[in-house]
Amino acid sequence: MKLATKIIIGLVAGAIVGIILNVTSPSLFETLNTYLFNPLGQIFLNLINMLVVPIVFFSITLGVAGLGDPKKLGRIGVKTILFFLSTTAIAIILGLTAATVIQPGKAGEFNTADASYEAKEAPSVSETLLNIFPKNPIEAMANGDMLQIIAFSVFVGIGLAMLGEKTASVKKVLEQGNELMMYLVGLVMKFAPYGTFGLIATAIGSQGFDAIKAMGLYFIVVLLVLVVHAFLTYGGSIMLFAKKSPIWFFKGFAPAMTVGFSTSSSNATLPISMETAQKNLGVPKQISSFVQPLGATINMDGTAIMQGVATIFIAQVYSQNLTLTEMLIVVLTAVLASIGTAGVPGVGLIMLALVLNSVSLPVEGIALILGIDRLLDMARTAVNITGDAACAVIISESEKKNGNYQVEEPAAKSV
Ligand code: DAS
Repeated sequence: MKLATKIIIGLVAGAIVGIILNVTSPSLFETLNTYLFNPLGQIFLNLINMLVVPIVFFSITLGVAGLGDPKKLGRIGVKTILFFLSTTAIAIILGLTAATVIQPGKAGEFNTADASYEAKEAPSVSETLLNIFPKNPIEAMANGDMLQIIAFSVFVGIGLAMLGEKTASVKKVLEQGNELMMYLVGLVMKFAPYGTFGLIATAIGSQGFDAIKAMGLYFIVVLLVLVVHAFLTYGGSIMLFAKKSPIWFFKGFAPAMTVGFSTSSSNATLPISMETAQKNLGVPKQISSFVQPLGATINMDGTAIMQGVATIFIAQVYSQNLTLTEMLIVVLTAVLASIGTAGVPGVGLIMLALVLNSVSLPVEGIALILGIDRLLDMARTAVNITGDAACAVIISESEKKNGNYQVEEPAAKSV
């Protein structure tokens, strides 16, 4: 049985057990929550938290190093990075705005009073900016100071990019470390069905229908923003910059979008994404094989949308109003988290802990969205790869216009 199916079964079972106990026997719920539900959930959250620091360090370092020497990136590379960063920032801002306006976290009265979380004093802009640069990167890692860990990772990545062959062996070790972390993510995700069961049973057992209402509204808000971003940002960019019809684009890329949706993995979908862009959208192979693999690694707009909405949702549940500075920190960390998110199932959720930590929000809040995250992962992966394809089409059309590539009409046979 596929992991996604097991997680959904864990979700449904946890919801059913939680709502039955919430309605019929709160005292039995308390006992079961103490000895079963809560331990299962906490183990899973701890396992997720355990991976955040090494994943952030390895994946952001390699993501930045993978951009290569800025001098060598060239015209196509600079255009690609600019498109990726700007669409990811738009994605997060759409997510933050929608969650702030619709307020899914206020859909139910959550009694988080018993949560082990005290709202911390929001840092000022100057404190935040000064605090980004770590005095001691090892201490930053030990304390889980995410902005400092990101800053250190970006510096190391730039160093690797500029030193090239001289530090090839260091880069190899980091690549192997990242490989190891991805393996551990797969291992942790095997525990997801049980962790999901525990977390959902705890959330719904203690909050009742309020939790279901809030989770349902969160789910709708993320889906809404994913659709708006795909059609408005990508459709609009295709029309504006490639002078092509969005319908032509989405129809042409649909085969890859369905594979991304069903696999929840940008990496697994990459071969289909590239073939679809080349055969159905006329993207030259040279551009497709640069833009799309890079995008599958560092461009995750769908994930950034989930992280933006989830952060506001959790802040609302814990009655923590984020200041403008904290919102900007969320945009910065979610852009960097999307650079670090690997194209495999479930990593976006692990990187959410990074964004929550950066504004001192409790990672426990992940419990409320974890169960439905696997379903959202399918939708956001389809958006992630569509953003890469939109970039490839726009760049290829601008290169063709500049006479750098002969115009290749899409093959009659589509993928
Ligand atoms: N599933 C990831 C991907 O492949 C995205 C995520 O986990 O958010 O794009």
